[in-house]
Amino acid sequence: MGQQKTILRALAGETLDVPPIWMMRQAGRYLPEYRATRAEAGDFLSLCYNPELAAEVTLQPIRRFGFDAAILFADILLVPQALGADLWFVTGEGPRLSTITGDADFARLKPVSDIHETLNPIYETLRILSGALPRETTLIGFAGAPWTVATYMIAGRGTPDQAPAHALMTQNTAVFEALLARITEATIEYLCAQIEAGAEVVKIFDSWAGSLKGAAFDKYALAPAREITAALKARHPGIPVIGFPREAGEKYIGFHQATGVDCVALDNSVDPEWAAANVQIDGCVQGNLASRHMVTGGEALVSDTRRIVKAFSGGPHIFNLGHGITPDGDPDNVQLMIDTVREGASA
Ligand code: 1CP
Repeated sequence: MGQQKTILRALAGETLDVPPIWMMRQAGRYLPEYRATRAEAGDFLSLCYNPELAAEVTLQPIRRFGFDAAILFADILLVPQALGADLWFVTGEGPRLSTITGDADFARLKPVSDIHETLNPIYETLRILSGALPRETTLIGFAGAPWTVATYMIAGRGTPDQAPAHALMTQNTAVFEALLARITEATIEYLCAQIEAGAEVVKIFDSWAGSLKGAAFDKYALAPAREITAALKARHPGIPVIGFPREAGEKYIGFHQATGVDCVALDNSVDPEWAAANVQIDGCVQGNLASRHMVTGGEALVSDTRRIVKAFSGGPHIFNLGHGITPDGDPDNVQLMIDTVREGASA
């Protein structure tokens, strides 16, 4: 019997009349029901590590909107924490971590074999979701890409230009590369455990890939994505992988072949017609509506949504935003986007 889940069909290379849809950060602060569950959990990290409540917030946007995929509720920064970094969130500001500035900090990290001790609740969330999702909904697991995760571990916080990570790359290349290798190995083990717990697809978020240029992109964005994808496919053949080298620009070209991913997620800095001609020719793409439309709505949302659906209609496509929905997004605009995509087939 053929595959019924639309996301898995698109990832297998099928061109569908109506693209399946999900949305980055679909479980999040723009939803009142998320804010209520988060308050019940206490804080963001307590929510991530509470399998019942994390499963509940994962399901909320599925119940409200009927998205074609659910994405595990967790965060890319749980891997640094599992490797022994201190992690906390400052309300209204974002994450804070202990920093890695040299050999001594690196030497204090835990071995990869220790990560499951911290990450077990995440696998439990996936097991709960596997049994709770509607039959047609695909369950997506994820992790941060090594470069993006390293930028937070080195700087101890989010940075606009990833300067501390670029500095360590230059000043102490050995420790920088050892850190990337440790994260790569941890990510492989983490994603394999997610698959064993029920994830049907995994996505690798390289949110800061755009700050790697030329040979650095090949070495620190392409190569780790290729290594992770190859290891996953060796251990779990048939599990599709989505790569998201955000703001990669021209480097989106050839990303499917260079890494072996089944789908390339596109941010909204690239035109969909350009991406159809240069990226989708190699396989499935995901994206690329600007998240600001979830705040502003109206005719601009409808026309950009239609433009994206049309541009990618000749090949496999999963509709999504170019980045996560922001807390000021309006659920009514999310519904308008979904209605436009699903009616788009007849428009
Ligand atoms: O206050 C809150 O409720 C916390 C906001 C929040 C949420 C909802 C954070 C803090 N993380 C998350 C969940 C999350 N993060 C998911 C869940 C699945 C989903 O619904 O999409 C995923 C996939 C992520 C991934 C993530 N975390 C990325 C990669 C994607 C991206 O947005 O670029 C990154 C960079 C992070 C780090 C992070 N976690 C949270 C924040 C505010 C940040 C960004 C920090 C910064 O750079 O300043």
